[in-house]
Amino acid sequence: MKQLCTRIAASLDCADYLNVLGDIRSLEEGGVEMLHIDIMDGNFVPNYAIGTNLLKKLRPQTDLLFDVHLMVNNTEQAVEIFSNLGADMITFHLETSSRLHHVIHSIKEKGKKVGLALNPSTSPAGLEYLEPYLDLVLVMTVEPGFVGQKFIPEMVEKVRAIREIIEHGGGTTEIAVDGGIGEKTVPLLKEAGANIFVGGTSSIFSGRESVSEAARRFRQLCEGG
Ligand code: S6P
Ligand code: MG
Repeated sequence: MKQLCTRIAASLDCADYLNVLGDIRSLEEGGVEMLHIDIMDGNFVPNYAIGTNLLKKLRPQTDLLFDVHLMVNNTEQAVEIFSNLGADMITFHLETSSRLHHVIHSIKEKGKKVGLALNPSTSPAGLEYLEPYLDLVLVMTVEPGFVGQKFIPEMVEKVRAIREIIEHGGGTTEIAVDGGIGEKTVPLLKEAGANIFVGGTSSIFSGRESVSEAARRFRQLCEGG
């Protein structure tokens, strides 16, 4: 298996909204590389998150990469909006578009890295036709929409199947995992081929220790083994 760099993202929706900037400083101290920004439209998922005004305020405050995860039905509109708000990477859901190549290219044309997300029940079949155009595949390891859900164990084998598709194509596409990522799940997912780990209430924001300490431990956990 090709060795890809392990990268750590922190889910902004799990941060303390009354102290967002303080949490961001703690993430920086703890060695987090990306801020994972969940965008929800109350339509593709039964919940709402994160507003454009918050992102406008945050962008000048940090050099963390903005990893935008679109969970919206109107993907094309959202790509236009969020690429102008300082996104470094834009990941959209395969389930939301019948013009996947069009969306992928529109994100690339804006100079952003492009990711494709798959819901837990979505098969990776056919991914070999898209993977050469992607920077990352995001495997949802819970149903999208809410923090604090239980990890779906079958997603480990799905990560392995996607890594095989990528290897077969000779590609270096990254695999991100999102939902219930913590002490028990990281070793399994890493062994199966994931290299980007999104930390939320199961790790960085568990509340059991400071955010900077938790981020540091999460990074060590993901880098280890
Ligand atoms: C889920 C969202 C995720 C969560 C994150 C929460 O709709 O896409 O990014 O914010 O996974 O982490 P945890 O550890 O609470 O599951
Ligand atoms: Mg997410």
